[in-house]
Amino acid sequence: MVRPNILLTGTPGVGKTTLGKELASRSGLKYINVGDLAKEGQLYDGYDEEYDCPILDEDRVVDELENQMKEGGVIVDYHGCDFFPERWFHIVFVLRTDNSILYKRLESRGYNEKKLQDNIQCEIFQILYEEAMASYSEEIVHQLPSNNPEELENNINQILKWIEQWIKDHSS
Ligand code: DAT
Repeated sequence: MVRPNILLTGTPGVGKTTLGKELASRSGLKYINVGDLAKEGQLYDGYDEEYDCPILDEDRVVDELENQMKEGGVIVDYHGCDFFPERWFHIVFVLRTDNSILYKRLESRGYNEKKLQDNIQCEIFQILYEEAMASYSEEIVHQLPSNNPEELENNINQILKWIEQWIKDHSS
């Protein structure tokens, strides 16, 4: 059975991990958190002093994922999307959260003031939405509101329906 690959992207804190894990458990697709993958494999290329975090080695991440993506049935979660091959994904979801809600979520993660402000700006200027629209065919990029549990449940149900239909359309 062929199964689709799904990209979940958006500013840190919008709920990609929460949605991705729940979707995986309900659909049987595999969830991959690119941040965790990089950490486990030390797929880094230097250190960013300004942002106080390691720099992702994008080429090694792509190499690491290539075989699984070819097979299909993968949900990828990352706060960036311009370095993945366009051909990998059948649909791209950009999660969006209102500033005040996002601020509280990031604050409870213990982010310092600079990191908080940078991420809030990222959401205000819809950086990830623009990046997704520039990197993928616009018809496959969708924004999803991610402010509360009702929206989460609604997103899960919509995506489950989409997966089911995609599998039907691609089975011979
Ligand atoms: P991300 O993976 O995008 O960084 P996350 O899934 O870790 O985000 O979520 C950040 C926090 O927000 C976490 O405490 C769970 C909570 N959260 C996520 N989606 C939510 C939603 N739709 N409603 C309420 N809280 C949510």
